[in-house]
Amino acid sequence: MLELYSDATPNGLKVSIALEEMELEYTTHQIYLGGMQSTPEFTDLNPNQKIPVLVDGDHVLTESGAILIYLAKKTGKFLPQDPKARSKTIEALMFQMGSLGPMFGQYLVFAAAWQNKFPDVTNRYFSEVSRIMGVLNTHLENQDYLAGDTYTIADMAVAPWIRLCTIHPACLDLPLEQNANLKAWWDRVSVRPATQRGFANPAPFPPEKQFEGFVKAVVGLGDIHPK
Ligand SMILES: N[C@@H](CCC(=O)N[C@@H](CS)C(=O)NCC(=O)O)C(=O)O
Repeated sequence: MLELYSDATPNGLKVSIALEEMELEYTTHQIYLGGMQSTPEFTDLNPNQKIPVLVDGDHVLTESGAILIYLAKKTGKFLPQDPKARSKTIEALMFQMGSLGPMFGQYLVFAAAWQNKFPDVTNRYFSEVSRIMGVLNTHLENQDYLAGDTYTIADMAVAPWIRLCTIHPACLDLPLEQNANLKAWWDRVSVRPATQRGFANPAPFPPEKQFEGFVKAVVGLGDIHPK
């Protein structure tokens, strides 16, 4: 049985989506990011003290992109065999891991956790996330999915971030509607039943608790990260 250590954040949910889409059996251990990530038990699993972590027997794996590739190879699903199609999938996955995720994450830190205390910084990340969404939009000009004609782990990695543009108060102004190809892609992927099950696992903590955990984790206002 696979064990997933996670929370209802984009990096966590992308793994739940993969596990659901690949029809794998797994158990979820929800990690409260207001402190559980720094316990000795969790640090043993991930010295970087971040979710998600996947445990498959004696194999402990961190980094959501690596986990998606591992699961795709384990099941033979959602990662094309053809070298060119495979490398385009990994290219799109790396774009999420290296560009969309970090920039979006920092946007959330300054827009939500810091409550726009530093507007110039918030604007810098808003502009960068908007620009990246434009890149994804161009990418989807002549293809239905991020790596071509089929749904892959690259789509699973991007979906929970774009979902924020539809549900998170700080993200509703990001340009999803203005990027028609990206919006059409979102409409295509977000109705997939297995992807929807992934979005729901784990359910977020009550909003105040989820926000408190986020603030403690990213801003250092709490007692998690030494100043
Ligand atoms: N590159 C890592 C990033 C993981 C990550 O940033 N996880 C966040 C939640 S989305 C976390 O655990 N934050 C807790 C903290 O920073 O203390 C991955 O993709 O797995």
